Amino acid sequence: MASFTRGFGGRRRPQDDRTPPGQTLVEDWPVMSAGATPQVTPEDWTFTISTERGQRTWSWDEVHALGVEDVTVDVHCVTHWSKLGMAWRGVSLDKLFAEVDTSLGYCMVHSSGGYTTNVPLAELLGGRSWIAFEADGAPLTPEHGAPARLLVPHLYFWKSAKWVRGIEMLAADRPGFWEDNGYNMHGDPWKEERYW
Ligand SMILES: Nc1nc2c(c(=O)[nH]1)N[C@H]1C(S)=C(S)[C@@H](COP(=O)(O)O)O[C@H]1N2
Ligand SMILES: [Mo]
Repeated sequence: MASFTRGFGGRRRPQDDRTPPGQTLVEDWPVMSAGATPQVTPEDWTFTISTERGQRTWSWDEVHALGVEDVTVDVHCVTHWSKLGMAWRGVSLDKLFAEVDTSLGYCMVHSSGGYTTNVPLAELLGGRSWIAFEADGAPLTPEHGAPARLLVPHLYFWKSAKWVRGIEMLAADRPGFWEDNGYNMHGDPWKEERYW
């Protein structure tokens, strides 16, 4: 019978079944921001989904009232770091889209400060994305997206828009900020969909 011993410090080795190809594990949490950190308070914050039929806007309290969940997921940044087992708290996008009527299939996610990123709607549904408010037991800090960010852990972390403010529904896929600058339209870390 085979047996094995974990390496020094019990760290997982890269290339185990939770670490996508080309990624290295980190214990700290790097800050990756393309511009200045917007200052947004929960009182100022709203979330809007715009569709072919108009707009729906929720306040901070209204989003929370949809039902807050705790999820533990791994995140993978295209710059080759992965952080495993992060504990997040947020509201599933399924809850918001249950209140929205649209036949459009593509999302442009918008943040305070002008950052955008594109994700097909189907990939935000099915318990795969959240509006997150807390990470690892504490409210998000400003540099990590306070008061709320998108969390789409099955795609590279640039899709997890910090300071998220809304989703614009589109009939056809269109590149967001990083996608316009050479990053992949889809961004599956397991397929290494890093760049165009
Ligand atoms: N609004 C906004 N969201 C953003 C970014 C950004 O620059 N602005 N950077 C993205 C990138 S490239 C990554 S890797 C993650 C980094 O999140 P973190 O700083 O909390 O680690 O946020 C993503 N979301
Ligand atoms: Mo990133």
